[in-house]
Amino acid sequence: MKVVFNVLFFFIVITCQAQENGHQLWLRYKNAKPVTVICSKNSPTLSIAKQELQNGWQGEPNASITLTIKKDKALKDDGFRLSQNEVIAATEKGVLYGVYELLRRQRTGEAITGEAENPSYQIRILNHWDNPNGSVERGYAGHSIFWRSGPDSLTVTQNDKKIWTEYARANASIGINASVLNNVNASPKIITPEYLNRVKAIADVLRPYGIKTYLSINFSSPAILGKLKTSDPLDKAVIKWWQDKVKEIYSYVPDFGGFLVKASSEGQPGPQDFGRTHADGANMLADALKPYNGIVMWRAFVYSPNDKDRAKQAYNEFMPLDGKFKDNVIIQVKNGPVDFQPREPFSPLFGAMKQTSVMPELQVTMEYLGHDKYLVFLSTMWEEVLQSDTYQQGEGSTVARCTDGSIYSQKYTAMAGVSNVGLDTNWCGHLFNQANWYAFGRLAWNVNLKSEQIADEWLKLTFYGAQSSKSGEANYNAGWNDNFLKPVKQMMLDSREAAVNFMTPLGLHHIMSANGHYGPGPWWAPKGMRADWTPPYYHQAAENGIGFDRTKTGSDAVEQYHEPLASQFNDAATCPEKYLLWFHHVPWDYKLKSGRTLWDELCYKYDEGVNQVRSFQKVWDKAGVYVDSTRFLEVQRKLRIQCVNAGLWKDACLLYFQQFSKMPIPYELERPVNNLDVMMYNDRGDGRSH
Ligand code: BDP
Repeated sequence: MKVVFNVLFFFIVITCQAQENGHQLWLRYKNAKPVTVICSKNSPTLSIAKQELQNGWQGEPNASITLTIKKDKALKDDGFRLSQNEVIAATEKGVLYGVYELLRRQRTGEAITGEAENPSYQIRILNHWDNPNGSVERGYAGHSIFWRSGPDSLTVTQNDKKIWTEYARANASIGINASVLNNVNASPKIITPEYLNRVKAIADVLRPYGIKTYLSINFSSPAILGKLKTSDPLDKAVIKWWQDKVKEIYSYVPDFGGFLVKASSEGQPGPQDFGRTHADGANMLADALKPYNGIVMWRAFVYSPNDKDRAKQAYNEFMPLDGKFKDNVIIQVKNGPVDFQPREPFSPLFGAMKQTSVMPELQVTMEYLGHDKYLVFLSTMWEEVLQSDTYQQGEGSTVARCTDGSIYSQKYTAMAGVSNVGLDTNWCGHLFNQANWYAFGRLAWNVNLKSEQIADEWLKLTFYGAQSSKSGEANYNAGWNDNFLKPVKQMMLDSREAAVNFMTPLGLHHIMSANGHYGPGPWWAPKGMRADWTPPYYHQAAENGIGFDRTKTGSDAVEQYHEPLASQFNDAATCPEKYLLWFHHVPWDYKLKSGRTLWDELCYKYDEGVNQVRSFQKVWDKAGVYVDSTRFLEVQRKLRIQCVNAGLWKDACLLYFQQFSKMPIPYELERPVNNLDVMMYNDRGDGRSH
């Protein structure tokens, strides 16, 4: 009898919670109240706005709400203004954003104020690194939502449209208004007619949600597709080829946004193949797009194996071109000078290019931060970068203000995020990776939002109406404050620092194993491999110390920063310790502010990182029971994996570096539980073999 009861109970629990698979993201409309929506105009976008209100209204039952489109001096672009019963915007898209904001506030319990809310950046764009065969470069959430392989790969199905609609809706709900549909390592075929047919189908679904479609292009397309002798951007036939191609693309997608270009970078073709500059290449494409109001997002992610310091190269290549780009070109700059590491100082290009439009590129997918395995809330990392002061126009010239049009009058302002979305049921692999998609959209809309606020919103929305596996109660009012919201929010806010601690503390960077970019690999340097792709190039561990000397007597990367930063970074005594080994090669017994030696401090940091993740387990076990068991268990499992991996990072890095420091791990700290030779032997490069 007892067994039967248990089985029955289990069955009921499973069936009740079957829908709790994370697919709804932060858009959990439950128990909507009736509402009348008044709007004198009709359009696909406005119908969506109306429908959303009807599906999700949590205000007074039977209230009336008016959607008003009118000019208002305080409203910029797609900005809006809310009241209890009216959404005012100058554009239809603005109305849609206002509706989502109103519904969000109803669910989070935030006050509805009448202030104008305007976007920080005009273009808030996701970059999908999706390949035409459906694989996703650095994707950890299943196959591409846009592309697939197989004989019917280009047939547009109802299922395709459903997922694209859900994707578009999720983006619109957080203000994202643009998508690049394919990988920056672009296949030329993306702009052939058969693929353009599918691009058109996707664009048609995204459009009513206010999302413009962009494509990454391969710079050699004229030669590869057009069979021209060259792809030289100054060649007349090449120029004509691109003009015709652009015209053709606009015949499929009349409001096409433009091109994203990775050129002369990591083996991709580019203008430098023909002795031309980035400006020559970008401007040629910009001219072709200009008649249609299209733009070029030209990436500054460039480096070559011959350079003594990879961190300097983008600046060196792009600064001489400042002022040479057409006004519909934006230079897309990764947040740090190397590559989306857990922590980097900001790229010195921000604020330095004064006559060129520049946009930040952030990575939402967690290439270097644990893929779909770790819980890392990236908002704090982005906030740190965006609020960094470049001093380029005096104090307060933050990266945000240098790129959002506050300081430089850019014709276009934009922020890009490398997407973490795939076909996985929960979209992002790890439930908490949804928070990073959410945070990217919110920050692109309002660059001054605090991570605390973003985490608060996301948690309240994501667990809205979730049924506590403890009490069976459903949470509609973000109650459980002290039991759930508070500790889990704190865990999110601490999670990035924890990851830095157990992976790359004190300014270490790029010490992951091989191309998998997951597990530790400070030793990883196969024979014949480009030095700048191997960790020893970056950590420079030796008997005399550790760290990359980027001071004036080293590579002089500090010189690329504006004063007072150049001097501050140059001196180990004034360099923020979080960047110490980024800028300095420091002796093992160097004394830090804590009074500890560098070696001891490293040991403490790695140990602290591991302990932080262990403490996240406790937080989640205790708080997680206030949410449904499906999502609770999934996150619990991933935290266990993260703990194991954090331990490996600590053991691998400490035991490896200890060979050089020859100092003991402070005796009060937990000892390593993995042997270095075994870890190295087991390291097959994907980091998962440990
Ligand atoms: C690196 C990735 C690589 C990308 C490249 C890029 O490892 O897969 O193609 O960035 O941004 O981080 O172009």
